Amino acid sequence: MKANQAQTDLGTLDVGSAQQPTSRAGHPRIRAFIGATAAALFLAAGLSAAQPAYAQRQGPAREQKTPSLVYMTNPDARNRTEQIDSYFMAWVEDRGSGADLYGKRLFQNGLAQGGPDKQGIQILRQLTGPGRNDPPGERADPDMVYNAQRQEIYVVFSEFKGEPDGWDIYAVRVAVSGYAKGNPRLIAGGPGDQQHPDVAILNDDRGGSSNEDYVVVFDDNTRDLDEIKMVRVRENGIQRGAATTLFAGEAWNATDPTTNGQVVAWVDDRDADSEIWAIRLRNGIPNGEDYRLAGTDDDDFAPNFGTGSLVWNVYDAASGADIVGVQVYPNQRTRGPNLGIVVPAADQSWPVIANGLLLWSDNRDGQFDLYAMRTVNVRSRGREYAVLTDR
Ligand SMILES: [Ca+2]
Ligand SMILES: [Ca+2]
Ligand SMILES: [Ca+2]
Ligand SMILES: [Ca+2]
Repeated sequence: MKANQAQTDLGTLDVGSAQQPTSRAGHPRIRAFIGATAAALFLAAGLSAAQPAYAQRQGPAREQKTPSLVYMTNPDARNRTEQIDSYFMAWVEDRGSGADLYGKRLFQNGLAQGGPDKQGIQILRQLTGPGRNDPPGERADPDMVYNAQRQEIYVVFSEFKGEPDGWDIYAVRVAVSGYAKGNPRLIAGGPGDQQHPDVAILNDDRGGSSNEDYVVVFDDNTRDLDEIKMVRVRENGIQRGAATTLFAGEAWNATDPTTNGQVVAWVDDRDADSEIWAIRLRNGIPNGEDYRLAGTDDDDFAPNFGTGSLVWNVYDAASGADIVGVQVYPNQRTRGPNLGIVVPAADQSWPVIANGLLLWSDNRDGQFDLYAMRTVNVRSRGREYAVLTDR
């Protein structure tokens, strides 16, 4: 069942200019059926190769993909000027020298600072030093967490290293301004593809340490099937030991994980259509049996935890990628789905949610832009609006 309380009728897909919609590179089945469905839509709708919607603008429109979002506060603020109280969003975009990470702030009310036409900053400026590609390879799939005590953002991403290592996982500390503090550090590399990282502050229920460790999870295809791995990192960015396996299916893929620091969820292929499965953490290690956390009758993919919530993508032949979401209760189980965002014949891809603000990448204008919507308990509060568009 698919809720669609927030259904809109905006947008016509310009199939002629739409790029291959997305999906996680690690999920070939989804990629294949999206491509097939785009072709089917083209025929069914009888669309001609119309002029791109952005034909009048100066220069080509660029694609903003795989967004991530944090809400930043200053718990030690003594007055209004010391408060931060704003969102920072990061995404991937190719401005001519390969895919890289860009970022931009949003006000407390979720509107873009500088307006939706402001194009954002490059998070990693030209960096040199040992271990760096020269020039860096393509970067993909940023995820981040805000550390209020340090007033900094911890950003994880994957970077293509060429052969033989393929994709590796990196992390970098980022100031609230959005600029990296120093060089990225390699979190997990070597043979095979390490991709789709996700990060949270680890919520230990024992230990009593005032330090807040990060838990970084990602998928790894070194052993042919995708499996979920994890790394624990001190808040100064130094990792505690090498990556360990969090979950490996017996004969199926476990891909594209997300974590809230208490549980790790992923796209699980054990059934006929993919579902979101999860396993709890205790003292930073997997605890108990894996269990089905959420899912629909369709393929479910691109999950992301927010505070008390989980959002993800489903795919429909008529409406493309759509967003669903559910509340996640303290026992790390869900009820729902109760949020749906459906725009016919356009993709609402890679949803993320932080402090009630839902953010995603949307190709209703024939190429991907970033859109947001306010929510309360994963229910829509008003229409969606653009936070970054270059159409
Ligand atoms: Ca690798
Ligand atoms: Ca499913
Ligand atoms: Ca859609
Ligand atoms: Ca765009």
